[in-house]
This record gives sequence, structure tokens and C-alpha cells, in this order.
Amino acid sequence: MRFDLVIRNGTIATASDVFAADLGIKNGVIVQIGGAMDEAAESIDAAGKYVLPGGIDSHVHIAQPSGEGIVMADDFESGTRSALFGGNTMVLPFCLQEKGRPLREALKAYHALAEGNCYTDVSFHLIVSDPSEAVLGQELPALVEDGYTSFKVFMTYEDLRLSDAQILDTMDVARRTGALVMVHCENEDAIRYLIGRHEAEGTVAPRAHATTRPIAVEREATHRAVSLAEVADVPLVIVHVSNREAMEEIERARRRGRKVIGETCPQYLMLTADDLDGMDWEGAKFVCSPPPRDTASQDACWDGLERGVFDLFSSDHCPFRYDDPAGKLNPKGSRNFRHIPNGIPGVELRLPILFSEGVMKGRIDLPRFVALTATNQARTYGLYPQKGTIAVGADADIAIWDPSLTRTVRHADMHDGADYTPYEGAELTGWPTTVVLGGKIMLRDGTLTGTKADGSYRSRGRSQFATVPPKVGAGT
Ligand code: DUC
Ligand code: ZN
Ligand code: ZN
Repeated sequence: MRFDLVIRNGTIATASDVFAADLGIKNGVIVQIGGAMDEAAESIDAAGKYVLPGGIDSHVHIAQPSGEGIVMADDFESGTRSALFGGNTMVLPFCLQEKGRPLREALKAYHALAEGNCYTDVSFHLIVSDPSEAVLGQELPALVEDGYTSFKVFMTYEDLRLSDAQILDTMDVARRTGALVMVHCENEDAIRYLIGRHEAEGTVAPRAHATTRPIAVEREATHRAVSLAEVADVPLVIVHVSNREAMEEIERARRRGRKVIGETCPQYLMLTADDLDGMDWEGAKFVCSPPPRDTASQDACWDGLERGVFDLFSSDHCPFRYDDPAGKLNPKGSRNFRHIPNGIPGVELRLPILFSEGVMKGRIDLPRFVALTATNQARTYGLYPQKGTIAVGADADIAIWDPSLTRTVRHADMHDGADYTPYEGAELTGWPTTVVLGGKIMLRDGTLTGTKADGSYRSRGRSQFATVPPKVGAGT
């Protein structure tokens, strides 16, 4: 066979194995692992490097409407370019339903933004903000059939939060259709109460973002979410878990036999609430929800990554420019923490952070790294085994890593649309240098070789963990 591309001399890692073998690619898929591969249109020498499945970041926000006067820092072009440089071949952003409007309307607009503008493959989760009868009865079930097989619901934010009844109704759609529900767990009423107390005392600087969203707020909501999922009898994903008490709710639910998928993110390993204390409102750069906690919580999240409390390590990339009236320092946000947009950039550093701090420091091994960042992401969101692994027949989505490369993080070297990185100055060892998407070399030795027309939208199947939907006509 004449291959389109052969990756030679590398060390391949999957979620289960690490082994030396060459990799043969033809027509965008992996067609041979190991053995002779003499004839190839193109070759990459991966001696001394790791050959891993391309990262899948199942939790990113791109061009998401974020309130009046606020603009997210990344569109699809910059967000997926940044993702690619960070070793990813696929991202899953959220398509937000506007209140009172059909989800299809938001999807049409979102597809138009993505079309022709992606350096990685993309697929969309839905955010259900208005679970009306029409949405629950007709629209969502039809969208699940069309490949939008996961939706996020919020327990916080005045304009997004759903009541327990609405969450149960949404979970019931998931139960009937085989979709997967993701929950943002923070108790909005408790946050409002604390905001009232802080404002009465005149405490309005960025640090107050953390003190109005303490661990109890997240723990209670996590307990409620897993309980509601138990009542509705559905699996669920608890996204962006920041601390041990929320982790314990996940573990307790699992001991009761529930399927709960846990996700944590780089900010909960690398940042603390003290970062929100910066001079001149610099703390705004670190405002995200749930907020970063303390070093004990960082240790807890590492423990959760090691022990399997967490199945997913995602970025929750949600970038806003700092020094910008449409970003963190918007006219209201520069006077009161309540108006600082929530979210920080991270899609480009998610993998280098976990590689450097996790693999290189011996906290996790390479198969666990692959599982957390690619394989479990694909399994959870209906992309496996086409994506998320290195196997014959899988898409040739590959990231080649140089474990000997040490770099100091500088925003000047990032490829997103923000004007800062929360990880400025971190010294990280192990970086992706070459990335292949569907058999095409997109990034070669750190140089962009692909175009924004190379990524495509991918419809998804159902999660491996979702309930099996009843057969049509089965009378349920
Ligand atoms: N939740 C997210 O998942 N991302 C950013 C902000 C938020 O509240
Ligand atoms: Zn969230
Ligand atoms: Zn998010």
C-alpha cells in the first residue's frame, strides 16, 4: 500500500498502552500500526517523541453571547487555532439557546459562525435556558436524533438557571432520548444572599467573586444535581469541579450505583482564590465559576485525577479580554465584581499543563493522560472509536509531543484572541509540536501548515454512558 502519511520512530500511547511503532495513514484514517511501511507520500520522523491521539476538549466557549456590551475574545478561527497549537484536534463549544427562542435558531447562527473557520473539528453541546413545552416535547428530541446528543443546564446565573422542576424535565428528555446532561453546580440563591451581604459592606473587588461562591455553594448544588439525576434515573456529567467536597458528592453517588462523570479543569490545579486579589483590579483576570479555591483543593483535584474521581480534564476555555471595555474591565465590571464576565482562557494550555504537572512530575502516567484528555472525552460524548484513540480505522487525528521541550508561558506566544493568560510565567515541560487532523499535517514543528477551512463540524452519536432510548413504538 502507498500511504498518504507515515509517522515513523515514535512512541505511541493510548489510554491503555505505550509502545514503539510506526503509524500508516491513508484517506484520513489510520490504516496500519507497526510493520513495514515503505511507500509514503509524506513522512514525519517522531524519534524521541510521543505520538498521542489529538486532544479533544469537550468544554470550551467560543463566540458565545455573554450579555450586553460584552464580547467573548475568541471566534471560531482564533479559538480553534489556539486549540490546535495546544495539541487538540477537536473542540466541543456550547450553543446557547436565547430565552423564548428555539434552539434551532441559535444552532443556525452558530453553524454559520463555525463554517469554514475551524482549524480543528468541532461539535456542539446545547445550553438549555428555556425548557418550554415545545423545546422539551419536540425540539430537543429531534435535535438529539440530529446528533446534538448532550446539553448543559445551569443552577446559577439569574438569566440561565433552571429550577429543580425544569432540570428534572430536561433530564427526562435525556432519559427518553439517550442524551447526556451536563450540570453547572452552584446554588444561585445562596450566591445572591452572599452578594447582598458583600455589597452592604462595600466589598466589591474581584476577590468577592470567590467569597460569594464558597465551596458550600458548589457542594450543595452538586448534591442536588446528582440527586435529581437519581430521581430522573439518568447519568450526568458534573462539569468544572473545583474541590474535594464536590468530589465526595460524586463518589457518594457512585457508591449508590449512579453513573456520574466528573470533570475538572486546569484552573483548579494551578490557581487559587488569592489570584483574585491582584493590584489594580488585575484579579479580574482570574474570575471564573466556580472560582479557584486553595492549595488543599488543588491537591484534592490532583487526587481526583489520579484516583478516577475525574473522567475528564477539559479547559472550560471561556476567554474575555482584560483591558477592554467589552471584556473584564467593562464600565460596570471595573467597579463591581458582579459585572466581571466569568471565564478565563485555557484551551491552548490545558494539555501542556496536565502533561508537565501531571505526567512529567509522575502524578499520572501517559495512558491516564490520554484517557482524561481524549479517549474518555470521545467515549462520553459519542465520538468513540472514530475519535479519541489510535486504532486502525480511527480518524488520523494525532498530536506529536516533545517531552524534552521546556518553555515559559507567555501570552505573546499564545494564539487566542485574549490579551492575557492566567498562567503567565509558568514553566512547562512537554509540548505538542506537530498536529495531524484527518491525515493532514496542520502544525509541523510549531509552524502552522493547515488552514481554517480544514476543520469540520462532526455530528455525534450517543454517549457510551447514556441510557439506551426506547425503541420507537415501544409504548414508553
Ligand atoms: N461556566 C462555564 O462552564 N464556563 C464559564 C462560566 C461558567 O459559569
Ligand atoms: Zn459552567
Ligand atoms: Zn464552561
